[in-house]
Amino acid sequence: VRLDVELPPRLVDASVLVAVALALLTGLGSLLATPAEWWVFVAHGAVGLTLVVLLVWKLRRVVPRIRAGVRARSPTVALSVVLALFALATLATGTAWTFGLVAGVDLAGWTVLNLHIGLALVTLVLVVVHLARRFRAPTRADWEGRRTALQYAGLVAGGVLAWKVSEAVGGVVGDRRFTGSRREGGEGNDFPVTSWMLDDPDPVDAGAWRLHVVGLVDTPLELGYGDLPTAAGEVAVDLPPVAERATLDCTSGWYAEREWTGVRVGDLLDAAGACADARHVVFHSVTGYRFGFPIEEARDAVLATRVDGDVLSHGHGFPLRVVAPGRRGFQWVKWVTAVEIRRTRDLGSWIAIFASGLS
Ligand SMILES: Nc1nc2c(c(=O)[nH]1)N[C@H]1C(S)=C(S)[C@@H](COP(=O)(O)O)O[C@H]1N2
Ligand SMILES: [Mo]
Repeated sequence: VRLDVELPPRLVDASVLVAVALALLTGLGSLLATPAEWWVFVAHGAVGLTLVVLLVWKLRRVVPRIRAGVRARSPTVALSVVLALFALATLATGTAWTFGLVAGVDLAGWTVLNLHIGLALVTLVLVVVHLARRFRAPTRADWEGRRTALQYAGLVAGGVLAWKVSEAVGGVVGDRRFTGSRREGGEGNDFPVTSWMLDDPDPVDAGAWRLHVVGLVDTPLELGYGDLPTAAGEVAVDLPPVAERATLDCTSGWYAEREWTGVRVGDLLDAAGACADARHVVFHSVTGYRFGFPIEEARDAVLATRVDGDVLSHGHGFPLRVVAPGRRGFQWVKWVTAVEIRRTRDLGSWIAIFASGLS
C-alpha cells in the first residue's frame, strides 16, 4: 500500500508560497508581539517546520531537473540553486535556534537569530525573482484529489506538533521564553548592552542632564536628575518612586527579568497636566533614537533610574531609560531626555530607530 501523504506538485509549490508569506508575516510580527499575542510565535514556528516538509517534497521532485540545468549552465537554474541554499540556511538557523543548539554562538556581536532574520530577508528577494520567472498557478484538477483536505490537515498538525516538541526541548535546553529569547541570569546591570552600532553616545553628565516634558501639556516641565525620585525613598514633589519587575526581551534573542525603579510616566503626565486630546507619548533619546506608545499604555510605563537597586550603568541608559512591560527591548529607549505628548502617532519613530546615531 502506497502511503499517499504527498500533495500534487503544483499544490506543493503553491503551499510553499503561502507558507513563505505566512512565515514572513509572523516573523515580522514576532518582533512586535506582546505576551498576549503569543500565538504569533507558535504560528511562526509551526509554519517554519511545515515548510521543511514541503521543501523536502519539492526538492525531491526538482533535483533531477536542477542537475540537468546546472550542466546546461542555465541562469534560471543557478538562481534556483542559490534560492534553495538560502531557504535551507534560513530554516536551519531558525530550527537550530529553536532547539537551543546555537544559543551562545556570537557572530561579531550578532546572534544566530539575527543571522536567521538576515537570511530570511535575502531569501524573500530571491523568492520574488523566482516567482516572476517560474510561477504556475495550480489547476482545478490539482485540488480535486479526494485526499487533499486530509493531506493539508496532516501537514498543519505535523507542523504544530513539531513546534510543541521544539518548545519542550528548547525550554529545557536553552531556558527559552515563548518569544524564543534565552534567559540572561545575573542581577542589576549584569546583562548585555544592546545598542545600534552607531547609537553610542558619550556618558551623560547627570549635573547637566535635563528631562523635558513637552507637547500637549498645561505646564511643560524641565527636571534635573535631583528632581527624580530615588530608590532610597526620597519623594520629589508629585513624583513618588515606583518599583516594577519587568522583562527586557531583545529581538536578538535574550531576556533579563529585573526590578526597575524610577518614576511612573502617568505621574509625570499628571504633574505636567496632559491635555484632553493627548493620545500618544513619545520618548526621545539624547542620540535621536525615539519610540512612542498610546497614552494609556505609556502611563503604565516606568522611566527608570535604577535596576535591582543599582544606578543604571551608562550602557543601560544612565540617567534614565524607558521600561515598557510587555514591549520588546527595542522600544525601551535609553538615555531619555524628552517626553513628548502628542495627539497623533509618531510614524517617524520607525525611521529614527534605524537612523539614529548617524547624525
Ligand atoms: N537610545 C537607544 N535606546 C535603545 C537602543 C539604542 O540603540 N539606542 N537599543 C534598544 C534595544 S534594541 C534594546 S534590546 C534595548 C537594550 O537595552 P540594554 O542595552 O540596556 O540591554 O535598548 C533599546 N533602547
Ligand atoms: Mo534589541
